[in-house]
Amino acid sequence: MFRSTAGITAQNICPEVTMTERTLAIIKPDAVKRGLVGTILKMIEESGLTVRGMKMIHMTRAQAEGFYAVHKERPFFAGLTEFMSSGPAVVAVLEGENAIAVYRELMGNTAPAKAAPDTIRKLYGLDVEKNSCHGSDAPLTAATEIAYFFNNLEISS
Ligand code: RTP
Ligand code: MG
Repeated sequence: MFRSTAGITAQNICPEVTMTERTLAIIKPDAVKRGLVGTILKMIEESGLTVRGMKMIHMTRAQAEGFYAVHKERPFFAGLTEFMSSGPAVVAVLEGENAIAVYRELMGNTAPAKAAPDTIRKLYGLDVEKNSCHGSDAPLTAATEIAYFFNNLEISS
C-alpha cells in the first residue's frame, strides 16, 4: 500500500480505492466487567469485519503503559493505564476493507457523550476514559499494536 511519511494513504487520495486492512481492537475492562463481550463482537461482525485473532488478557500496569506509551506525557496517562490494567480485556485482530476507518466509525467519538447514535461508545461507554473499546488509528499503529499482543501463529489467514 502507498503510504507517505505525512500519513497520506491511497485511500485519502483516491477515496474509491478500498484496501484490505487489519486493525487491533480491544474490548476494554469496563465492557468485559459488564458482560458486553458478545454484544460488542456481534456489532463488529455485523459491520462486515472478520475476527482473525482473539484472546482475553489481563494486562499488568507495565504492559498497559507500554501499549499506551504514545500518551505517556498526557494528563490522563496514569488513570488510563490503571484502568486498562484493572481487569480482563479482550484483544482482537479485525480484518476487512478499510478496517481501520470502519472500526473507528463503529466505535464513535472518544467521549461517549459526543459519539454518534448506534456506535459502541454511545451505546455502552461510561465516560471519556471508560469508553468500552479501542481501535488502531492508522496502518502503522495497527501493525505495531497487533504485534504487541499477537504472534503470527495466533492470527488466521
Ligand atoms: P483508543 O486509542 O482507546 O481507541 O481511543 P481514541 O483513539 O479515541 O482516543 P485517544 O486520544 O487515543 O485516547 C486513548 C484513550 O485514553 C483515554 N482517554 N482519557 N480522561 C481523558 O480526558 C481521556 N482522554 C482519553 C480513553 O480511554 C481513550 O480511549
Ligand atoms: Mg487512540
